[in-house]
Amino acid sequence: MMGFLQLFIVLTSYTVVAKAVHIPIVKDATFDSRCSQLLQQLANGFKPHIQFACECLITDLQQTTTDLNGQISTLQQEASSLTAQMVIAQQNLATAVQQVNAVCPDTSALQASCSNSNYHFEQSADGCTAICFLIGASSVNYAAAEAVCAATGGALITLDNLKKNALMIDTIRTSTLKDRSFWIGLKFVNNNWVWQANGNQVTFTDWANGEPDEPNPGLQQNCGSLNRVQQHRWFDRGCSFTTANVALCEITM
Ligand SMILES: [Ca+2]
Repeated sequence: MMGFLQLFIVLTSYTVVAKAVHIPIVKDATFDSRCSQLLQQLANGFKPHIQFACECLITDLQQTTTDLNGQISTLQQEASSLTAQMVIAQQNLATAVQQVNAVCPDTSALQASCSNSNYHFEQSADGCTAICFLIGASSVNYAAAEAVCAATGGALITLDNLKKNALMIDTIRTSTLKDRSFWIGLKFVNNNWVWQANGNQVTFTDWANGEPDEPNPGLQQNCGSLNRVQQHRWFDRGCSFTTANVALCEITM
């Protein structure tokens, strides 16, 4: 009888302790290894073993806490390292973007502007060169072509570099435009060929073979064009000529 009474008292005590502590007992391998003695000692007596059970759990929790703290410390170090690497990567990215922009201008603003007009947007394969252009509806002289462009918010096109010139001429050659001839924003002024949109004298040129054969005081071929006969390389032509050329206008940013 005394044995049953003792068992009842001890079991009641153990239940009270377990409920008071509210420790979840996970019966995994570690628990079994550390606390295997507990089960054996519970078979032999109770009060000392309840204390041992608590010590066992506390030891487990302490070890787990130590392990977690170690992992937290490691993760914090890794996070710190990654943050430093991210800062460096962001700096490198910013530098790279600046370098790319330096050689490859952003054409998105021009494209956005072009979508709100009757102009056409054309971009080179590498995305670095773009034009927003409009083809006049009818053959006119140079002054009338300038007026066509001005009326639509643009100007006769400036082809002052190799890439832009190539993009425009390739666009013409690979479309129905190849059968047309065009006025461009190039004019012979004070013995110099000058881009009308910015007043700059030509540096890059793409004259067709034998051109400019004039200007000369007699014929006054003082206006630049892209002539279909010369595969749209540059051609100087009399500014009053009205029977072939249409305006080639552009909008720039
Ligand atoms: Ca000529």
